[in-house]
Amino acid sequence: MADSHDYIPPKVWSWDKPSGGTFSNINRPVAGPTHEKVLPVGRHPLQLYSQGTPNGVKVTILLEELLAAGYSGAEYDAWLIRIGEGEQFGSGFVEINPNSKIPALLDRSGPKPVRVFESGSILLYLAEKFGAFLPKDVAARAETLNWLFWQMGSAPYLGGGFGHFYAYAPTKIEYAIDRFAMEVKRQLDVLDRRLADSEYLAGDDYTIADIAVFPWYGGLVKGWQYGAAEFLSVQDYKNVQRWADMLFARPAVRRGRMVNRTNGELSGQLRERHDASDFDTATQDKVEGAPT
Ligand SMILES: N[C@@H](CCC(=O)N[C@@H](CS)C(=O)NCC(=O)O)C(=O)O
Repeated sequence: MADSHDYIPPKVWSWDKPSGGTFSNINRPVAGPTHEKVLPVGRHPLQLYSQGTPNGVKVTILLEELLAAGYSGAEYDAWLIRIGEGEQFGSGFVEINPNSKIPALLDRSGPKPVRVFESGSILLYLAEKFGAFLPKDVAARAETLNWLFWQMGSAPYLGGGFGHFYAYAPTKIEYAIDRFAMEVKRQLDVLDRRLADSEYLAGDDYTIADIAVFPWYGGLVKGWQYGAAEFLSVQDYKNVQRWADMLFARPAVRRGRMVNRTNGELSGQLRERHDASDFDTATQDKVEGAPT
């Protein structure tokens, strides 16, 4: 790879070398499946195919919140799709999400299965299906969607921009890290100013906007993302810290963060979830400790 100062782009780009860096083995410039793979189906109407990344966790937090609020129709099977191993390129997964990214949901409760992809679309679909975590009042609903779509548009600068160049790229490029650190700090300030005036993002109520933003920006200020807490001085965003602590205190948020998780403490990883009791019996510490 040429040094970034020497690189002159060719007339036509071609994919003739690995880019290097974390996750480069799964990156490619074409879409579509790489292999045949039928997805498993469990007994619940909602089938989730995901991994416990910030985008995946948004959906499991909402499902756990719906169940905690008494919506029993939100019972779900959560199947693990290991994106580092390219399982998002299996034919069954691509049928549900042609974009080959987790999370993807199949709702089998009606006469014809409904596929839902893009985490924001899944949150909205579930909130509308159950009539929960999305205010009915026109102004409050609009404010919820404002912050939901803000998250969907902003997080790629945090993940694909800052996170990539700060933590994953094979070389540290000052220009790129400066560019995206500045943008992420601006985004944190947007949230901090909003949360100075408002308990939750959309107002007085906890909504899908909070659920969408928390795994990314709550995770960032709590030091869970990219090891960048000190670099970004996250302690300065006091209102975001207050809000993140409030969400993290919710049992459903804690449960949602465990589902499809493949890193961290084994007792915090519930790699697949098929029943509420799995949180007590099927976390990875118990799976690995079980006599064979
Ligand atoms: N905008 C999408 C982004 C989903 C996304 O980027 N998912 C990542 C994990 S957080 C993924 O599946 N990456 C695998 C890949 O890029 O091949 C959403 O919000 O659902």
